[in-house]
Amino acid sequence: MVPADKISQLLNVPRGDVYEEFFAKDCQAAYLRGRRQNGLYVISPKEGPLLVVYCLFLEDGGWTVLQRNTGQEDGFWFRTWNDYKVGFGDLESNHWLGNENIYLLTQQNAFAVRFSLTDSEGLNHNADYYSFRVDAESTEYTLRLGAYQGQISDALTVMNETGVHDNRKFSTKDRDNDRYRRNCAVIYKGGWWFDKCGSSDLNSDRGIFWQGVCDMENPCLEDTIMIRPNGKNCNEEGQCLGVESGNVCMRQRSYIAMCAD
Ligand SMILES: [Ca+2]
Repeated sequence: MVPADKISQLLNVPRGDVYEEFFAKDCQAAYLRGRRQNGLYVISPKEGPLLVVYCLFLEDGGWTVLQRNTGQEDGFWFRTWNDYKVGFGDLESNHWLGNENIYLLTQQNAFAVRFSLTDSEGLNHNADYYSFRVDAESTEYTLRLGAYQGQISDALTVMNETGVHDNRKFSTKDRDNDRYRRNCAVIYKGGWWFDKCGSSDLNSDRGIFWQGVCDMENPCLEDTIMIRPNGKNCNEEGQCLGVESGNVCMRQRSYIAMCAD
């Protein structure tokens, strides 16, 4: 996913005798080390190999980007199980980081997720969930979400006549794990945690769909999916619990607290 001409753009790879730092395990860890420049970083998740990701640094911390869709490329999202497993696209533009990478990343800490949507009029909306995890391939990369925090509709954990995305397996055109009689990944032309088929699909060649914000007729202009640790491992005094003991917790607006690393 990182072409040769992009390698020189990696922001935290030492060059020459430049100070060599240990790779952070995600973008929030890079943020807490003082990083503020958005772009490509090498991170070192606790499990799995080194990984290049796009880090987005906002006022509320360092977000590791899992997906970006600018709604431009016809045929881009209509891919196989293996494509969605290993990831595809350009990390600085349209891409899917890969289900296996997302699984390995979300094993290492308790993460919150943000689905950031730009509607057809150019207005931005965030749908945040307090926790987010994708389980191993043996579960078909099942989606596990926590409590919803956002102003727009909750399109992932609310059940309606089209089912619910939370706790569903991932489906692609060549692997139908949904609960509809046909293959939702073929209907929507892209891989997602479909049910019957559901209230959202941000990986669709038919347009970015989030019920209550945008749909196939009136798709969102773009979206970004990103994660950061949710502070579940911090106590009220701002100290980290369990294996994170010894690290410093950081109070964050709109989140209870946040473990430093
Ligand atoms: Ca089906």
